[in-house]
Amino acid sequence: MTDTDQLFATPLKKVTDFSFDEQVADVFPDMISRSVPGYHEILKTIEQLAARYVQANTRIYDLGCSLGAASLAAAHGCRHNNDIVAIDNSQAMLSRCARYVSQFSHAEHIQLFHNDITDITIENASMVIMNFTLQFVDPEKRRDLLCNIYQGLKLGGILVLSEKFNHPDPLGNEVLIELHQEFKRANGYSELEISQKRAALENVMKLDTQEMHRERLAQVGFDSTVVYYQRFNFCSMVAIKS
Ligand code: GEK
Repeated sequence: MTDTDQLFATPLKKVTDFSFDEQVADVFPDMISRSVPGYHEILKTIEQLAARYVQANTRIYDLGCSLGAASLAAAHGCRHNNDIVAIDNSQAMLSRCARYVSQFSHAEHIQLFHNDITDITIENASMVIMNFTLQFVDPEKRRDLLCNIYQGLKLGGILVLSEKFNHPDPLGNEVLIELHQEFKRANGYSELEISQKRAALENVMKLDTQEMHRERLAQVGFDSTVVYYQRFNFCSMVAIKS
């Protein structure tokens, strides 16, 4: 059992920018399950995609791995005992990730690295996962990061990109935001928690539209991008290097 997320439950004098610190890492599984629609379904699909697309003698990368849930899903799905390179720039997350994944026998090929994903080179990959991470990367650096991923993927390899997104039409966007807020209320978050968390994320999480994602993925070379999951303003897509 992990702790229940109550980080925004009491009125804060000043809401500071959200960061992946010790407090967040302690409640992370509860926080992400109650905040991100489809999180567990997407992990199941990552397992399926790993079974289908991961090639022998190549690596899987999990960029922004948090506690390692996507790495574990990929490790469970892949058929070739591939090395899994799991990277996060939060030491609080990585320490807990090491403890968490060590409980699973199929985690022996997961290697953890404390790094900024914009400072690494992707090599010999057949699957790269960014499960709700790109939205936290400086927008100026997103294109270069995707270029690095494309260059480091083998032919036939895939990028799994999950993101919260903005809808281009303001009214449509409002509908999606409202539906997501209802999802959070139904999962026990109060109005205060929802509004304080929104304020904390404002400067930290910069959302693109699905069209922006598609265009940028095409610009860096991906031949085909398909959205395989969407609920409210959350989606997950697969980009294929063919
Ligand atoms: C999961 N993928 O459970 N470099 C490295 N890590 C970063 C960077 C960066 N530049 N920016 C953010 N992170 C996970 C969930 S959470 C999503 C991913 C969320 C890391 C950050 O420290 C955090 O652990 C993760 O990306 C984002 O499948 O909380 O909504």
